Formats: sequence, C-alpha cells, structure tokens
Amino acid sequence: MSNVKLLKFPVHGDDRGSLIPLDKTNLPLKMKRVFYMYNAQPDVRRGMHAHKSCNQLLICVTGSCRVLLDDGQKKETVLLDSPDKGLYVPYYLWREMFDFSDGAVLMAVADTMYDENDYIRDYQDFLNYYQDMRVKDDE
Ligand code: T46
Repeated sequence: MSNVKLLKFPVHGDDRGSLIPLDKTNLPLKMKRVFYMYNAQPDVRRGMHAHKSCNQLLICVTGSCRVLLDDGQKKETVLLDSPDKGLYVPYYLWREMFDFSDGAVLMAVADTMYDENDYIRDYQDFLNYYQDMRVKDDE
C-alpha cells in the first residue's frame, strides 16, 4: 500500500540483552508524542479511525498484534511481532489493531500532539474525506 513502510531497526545486543535506539537517523517522522497501548483483550479491536494529519510509527515492543490498513480501496493486514519491526502508517489510512497477544504492548510514535479533531472515526466519513485523493491516485 502506498507510503506504508515496514521498517526493521538494527538491534544492539550482547550478553546483557538487546537494545534498539530510535532517533532522527532512523525515525521516518518528526517525533512529537509517544503513547502505548497495553492490557488489550485478545477479542478487542482498537483504532477504527483515520487521521487528518497525524502520521505514526507503530512498534509492538512486547508480544504481538495485527494492524489492518485500509485506503478505501485496498486492505492489508500486517503482523507486528517483534520489537525491531516498525510500521509507518500515514495519516490518511483507516487502521484497526486486533489479535493482541497476552501482555502485548503496542507503542506509537506520532508527529503531532493529541487532538481529537484530527480523528475521522466514522468509516463513511473517512471514505468521503479522502475521496479526492483516491480519484487522483486512479488517474
Ligand atoms: C491511532 C492508534 C494507532 C489521549 O488523551 N492522548 C493521546 O495521545 C491518545 C493517543 C489518546 N488519548 C485518549 C483519547 C481516548 O479517550 O485516550 C483514550 C483512548 O484513545 P483512542 O480511543 O483514540 O485509542 P486507540 O487505540 O483507538 O487509537 C490510538 C490513537 O488514538 C490513534 O491516533 O492511530 O492508536
């Protein structure tokens, strides 16, 4: 799907364990905010929205979960099951996170501050809002 990136971060490991640094050399966005989701039940679906401007990098730092991405025409599901995998999700994609493993922690790095007005939480509104973008893509 266009502009979605599945990144693999270099791991610094030794006999003490592993470490992954995230900074401006490997982040695909300018970080303004970090949040993380945990205690999600296996049958729960989170997300279910798109954004108007907020790009994000999603990393399942513990456990695993799946992320469904939808551009209004195509859908794609990505498994995040390792802390060295980062999924870059541009603002205009509908996203749903599900299939959380026991103890999963999903971290998001975002390039905007939190603003509820940036969310499109209704699927039909999402299709309408980005309709012009899809028409241009088809041309
Ligand atoms: C996204 C996916 C991947 C805040 O007060 N500040 C924040 O920075 C965030 C992210 C949320 N909240 C509040 C708003 C809600 O009352 O926390 C509550 C749960 O947020 P929400 O229902 O939006 O959570 P998710 O898991 O459905 O979505 C989140 C992000 O909100 C969203 O930007 O793309 O993770």
